[in-house]
Amino acid sequence: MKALILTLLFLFIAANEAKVYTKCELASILKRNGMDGYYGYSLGNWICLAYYETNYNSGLVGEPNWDGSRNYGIFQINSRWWCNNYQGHTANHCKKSCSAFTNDDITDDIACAKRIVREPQGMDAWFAWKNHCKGTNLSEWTWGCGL
Ligand SMILES: [Ca+2]
Repeated sequence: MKALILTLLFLFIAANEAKVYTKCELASILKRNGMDGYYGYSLGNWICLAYYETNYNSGLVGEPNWDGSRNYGIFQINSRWWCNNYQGHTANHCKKSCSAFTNDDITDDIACAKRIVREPQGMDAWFAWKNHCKGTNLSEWTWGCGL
């Protein structure tokens, strides 16, 4: 009985936990949510970004930045501008708690990433994208996914 309760408790906790996606799994979710071509960025841009930011891990919380803010989830969304982590000032433009960006439901992460990319700097907002993905051949990032 005790083991059963522990198992159920574990399943309950696990249900809302982070998830490490495969490349194609993530590509299919992003495509379904309208990311392919959003503001001119092909799907490969987002897969490349997620790979270099988090290795497709939706639960990743970054080390504190120079200003004390942190970055959350698969797109490493920043607490100074986009979400509230209740640790200092935030503009919270996505009107979300940062913890919403560390679970296995990335639809709200996607909505916020779309909000971010609509700013004039576009995907330059992400250093990992700028340093590793920008201007490269991005077709390989969706190769073999059957999308
Ligand atoms: Ca989420």
